[in-house]
Amino acid sequence: MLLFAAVPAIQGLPQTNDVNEIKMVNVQTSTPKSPGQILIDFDAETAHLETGSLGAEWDGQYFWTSCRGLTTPPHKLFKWDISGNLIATYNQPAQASAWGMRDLAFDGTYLYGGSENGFWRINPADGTTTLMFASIAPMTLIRALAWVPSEGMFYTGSFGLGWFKFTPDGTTITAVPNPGLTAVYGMAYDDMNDTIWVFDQTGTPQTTFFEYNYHTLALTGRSWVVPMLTGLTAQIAGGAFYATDCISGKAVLGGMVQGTVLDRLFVMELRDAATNQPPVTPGAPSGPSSGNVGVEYDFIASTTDPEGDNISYMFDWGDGNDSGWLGPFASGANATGSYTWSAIGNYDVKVKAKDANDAESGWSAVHAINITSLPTPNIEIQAITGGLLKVKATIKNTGAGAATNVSWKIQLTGGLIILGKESTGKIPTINASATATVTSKLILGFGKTVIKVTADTATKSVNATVLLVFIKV
Ligand SMILES: [Ca+2]
Ligand SMILES: [Ca+2]
Repeated sequence: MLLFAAVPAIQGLPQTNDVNEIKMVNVQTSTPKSPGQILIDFDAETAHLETGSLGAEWDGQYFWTSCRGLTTPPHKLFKWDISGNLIATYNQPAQASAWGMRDLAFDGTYLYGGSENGFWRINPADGTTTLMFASIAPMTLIRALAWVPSEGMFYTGSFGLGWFKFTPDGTTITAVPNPGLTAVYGMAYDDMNDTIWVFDQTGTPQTTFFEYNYHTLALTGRSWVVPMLTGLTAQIAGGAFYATDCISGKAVLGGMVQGTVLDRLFVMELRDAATNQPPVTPGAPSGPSSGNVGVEYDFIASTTDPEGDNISYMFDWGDGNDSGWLGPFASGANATGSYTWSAIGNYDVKVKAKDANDAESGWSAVHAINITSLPTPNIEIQAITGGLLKVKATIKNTGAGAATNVSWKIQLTGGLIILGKESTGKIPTINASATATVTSKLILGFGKTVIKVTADTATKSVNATVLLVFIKV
């Protein structure tokens, strides 16, 4: 039952609606659009005879409403089937609040509701409640309530007061600017638009949904007025919910209205529900099955999306690291991920995909790669030969891995060396088991000398005699 929201409680009579304590002013300038079709509309009062129904929620199977227990304290929780039959009645925890829990929310497992005195979790299996936190400051009242899974936080507002968002255990409570709404009662999270619908007691009738973008902290400009429900002459907004699993193929907004002469629960069509499917789980990535530490390897993954959406891929490298999301790529196209392992080991590489709507596939089967240490080169200096004007040295890589950028030096020490005392150079690559020959600059001089050849860390010295233009080793 309803006394108009703008009318304060009449002295001597119980207040039968949870009125706006803040002066209600309609400041909305956006024009409400045509109301959606009402798909469910039932009497949520006669079955229990309590006045003052407040919150509403859908748990995937049943409707739940919170209600003041004026006739039979304490305050109540009611569970209803899809046809509006009252299935069960549960007591809320006793508390000082005159109204008890206001709006409700559902996180996919539990229902939640709050008041001036705390915030509770409700088990939908048996209606038992668990106090999540009692001290709600700086909030004064948890009235409207929506669970926003992307942030892991509840949003709440109360008529014209500032909004808040908070974690389920209340350890973080953060102020959120009220975007200018004055009569907020319910909130519901829309997982298709990633927005919050705010059920507000402004408009005619006083049941207007305003869509709020919690990323930009602004109203989107979209709003809906819930038309007068069956048999009512007036109605004001109570709690609100959103569901895509209540009416087949439809995304709906629902809620409680406090009406004259009855409180009613409604479900209103919002739009067709999305039918987006995630990409097909990709097959195991293709790529090498063995490799070496410190060498980059490429892996290829591919899958398709049922709607042909673009696809991003994430490779798990099996060592605790992943590639992050790569792409997007066209559905069916190959995606390449590259990785360099830094330790010896056996690693399971797997990949998953997500479409442009963030719908994720499962992880693929794994592709195993065995990473071993890199084969190392071993540089040895072999023959050092003399002759006319020059010294030559043979450098051999006797290791299992290629040697790169091999620096070499030929130095003559002792005697009178006029030209070619030192020659240096760099060999780009000496493959495993291969040899390279280096040659000094022109050498002129006299006398006994020592030829020292250095390559990498290898050195070798030989005694020689220089006879002007001839070097005799
Ligand atoms: Ca809600
Ligand atoms: Ca898709």
